[in-house]
Amino acid sequence: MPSSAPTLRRITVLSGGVGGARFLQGLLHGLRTGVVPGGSADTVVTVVANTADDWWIHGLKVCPDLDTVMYTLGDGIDVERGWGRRDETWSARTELEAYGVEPTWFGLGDRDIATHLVRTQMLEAGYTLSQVTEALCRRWLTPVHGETVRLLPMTDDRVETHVAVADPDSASGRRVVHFQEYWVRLRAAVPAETVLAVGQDASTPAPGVLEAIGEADLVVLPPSNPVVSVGTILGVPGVRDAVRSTPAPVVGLSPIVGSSHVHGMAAQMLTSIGVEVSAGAVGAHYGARSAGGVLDGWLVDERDAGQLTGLEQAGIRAAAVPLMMSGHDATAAMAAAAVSLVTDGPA
Ligand code: FO1
Repeated sequence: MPSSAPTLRRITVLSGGVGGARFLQGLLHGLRTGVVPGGSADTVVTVVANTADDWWIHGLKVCPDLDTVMYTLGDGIDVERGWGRRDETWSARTELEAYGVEPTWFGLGDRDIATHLVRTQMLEAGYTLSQVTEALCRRWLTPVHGETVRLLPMTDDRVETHVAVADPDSASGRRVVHFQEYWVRLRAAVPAETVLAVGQDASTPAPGVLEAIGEADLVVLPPSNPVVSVGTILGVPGVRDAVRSTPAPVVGLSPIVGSSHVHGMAAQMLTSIGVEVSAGAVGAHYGARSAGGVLDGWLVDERDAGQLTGLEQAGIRAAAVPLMMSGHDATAAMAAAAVSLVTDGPA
């Protein structure tokens, strides 16, 4: 049957780290294999990545979500961890521990440190984070993807997510920690009373971000954390409006299956902002574009098919499909379902 799907020349994805990167792998696989309606191997995928997880540590600027996307799409990722390099060694970390240099709970691998050294040197030489990212991607993405994958930070300005947690030992009864301490040292095991993207209000979209959204044939919110990943990208002044006003359809995939996240800490983050931990509630949180939100379509897992009616009533076209990214084919099928949902592509 001839495809009725419009040609997808440009797709823009607002991505966090592990979940977004895995989705991107499947999307690219689906484009190459013709599974994504209207897409092809020539479709240009622009990734706008969250940078609020970024952290200055041991004098180095670490950009977890940028690096996870870059290493994953460049086939350098440690698949088991979902972050950092494959075939990694940890000698520098061991030496830092021997010196008692904190934080010892955050592991920088020897290969990974080279990325942070290059980035830090370039930033100190006056290059922007966008320019640094472009330089690093010449090694990691260009050889594999040519010009069909672009990785942009959401902003070149410093934005960092900080989390207020209860602390009985402090006078105020709470203390504020960087997101990395909340996630890596505290394992998100304590309630996040407040989550704040420090510096976000003063930030501006990185070069190319607004154009990538406004000129796309499709904008995708992958199954990344809706609060501290996609939420922080949408929170950069100008980005939410760009998504609301783009002529492209905007479709999202739920990071919540059943009553919790598939990985990470989306459940804790949603609870901290008072959003129910369910696929339907996250879709409603993003909101229908026709009602002041950002979504035209929202994919939920088959187990959450009972929430479709509520989503449709909220003005969001919704469908229930398998949302477990168990491999490139499964994820490619998710990407194809997302496209079909909002482009009236072939059923
Ligand atoms: N996650 C951990 O659970 N433990 C770590 O020691 C750790 C180190 C690390 C170093 C570089 C990097 O890019 C990511 C790292 N992560 C670590 C993962 C990171 O916390 C998460 O990928 C994101 O911040 C959340 O998406």
